[in-house]
Amino acid sequence: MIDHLNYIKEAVIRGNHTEIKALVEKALDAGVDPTALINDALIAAMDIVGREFGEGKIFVPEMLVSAVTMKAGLEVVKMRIVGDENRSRGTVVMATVKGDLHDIGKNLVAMMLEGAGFRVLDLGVDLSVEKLIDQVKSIQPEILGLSALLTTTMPEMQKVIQELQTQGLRDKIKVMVGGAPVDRVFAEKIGADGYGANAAEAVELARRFVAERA
Ligand code: B1M
Repeated sequence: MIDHLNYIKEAVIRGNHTEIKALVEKALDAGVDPTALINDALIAAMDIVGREFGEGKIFVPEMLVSAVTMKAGLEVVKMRIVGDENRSRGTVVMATVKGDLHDIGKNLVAMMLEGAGFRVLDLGVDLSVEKLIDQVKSIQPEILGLSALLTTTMPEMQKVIQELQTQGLRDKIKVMVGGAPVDRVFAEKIGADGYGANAAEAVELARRFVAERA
């Protein structure tokens, strides 16, 4: 039997972006569970890439090609699992904070939220406090999701929450935060409404926020 997950994991680690789509399609066609594919192949591969980068075994260009490969694989899974756009549980605005270009985790959270029936407006990466607040004012989402992957960009999350407070918007929106260096203690400290350790937890949290409003 073909070890689909291992092939995909290896393809991401090696940055084999030309073959990843076909490999993921083949795995899904063979009945591999999309969640297992995401967790045990795509994310598992990025963990190894991150470790190798941290140990100085690979450098930014290699990390980037792996990221591109992971994103291409994720896109294929997304096409399969994102459901009917007409049913909306609520609107979520997602962004990676200022100074931070990491978007794979955010994209994954956005994709799982869409799959769970939320309307997701993804503002992208490197979002300044000002831009985020402007977008919140114009879109008026129920939930704002902030992602940060660098210890140096985590404080931006607190700035956003403080600015929501200053502008009298804080009680109109739930703020959830996440990203590898973020944890529950940090989330509480900065006054976020919740923290998701992974995409599944983010979806649970969003569901809870919406249920609390009802
Ligand atoms: Co960067 N990078 N990187 N990087 N990178 C890390 C984060 C790092 C830990 C690597 C390392 O040293 N081992 C390190 C940070 C160290 C620190 O801050 N203490 C690091 C560094 C140093 C850097 C640069 C500074 C390197 C340099 O230039 N010298 C630079 C910074 C650029 C910038 O942002 N300004 C940089 C650049 C890059 C690339 C561009 C090459 C690339 C990003 C490409 C892209 O995203 N489009 C990259 C990558 C790929 C990584 C690693 C290897 C992988 C990140 C990733 O995608 N993981 C990463 C090492 C690692 O984390 N193991 C690393 C997979 C992803 C699915 O997980 O994003 O954690 P994650 O998301 C998870 C959860 O955290 C959670 O759910 C997701 C799914 O489970 N989650 C949320 C995320 N957001 C959420 C939001 C929520 C809820 C849950 O609610 C709203």
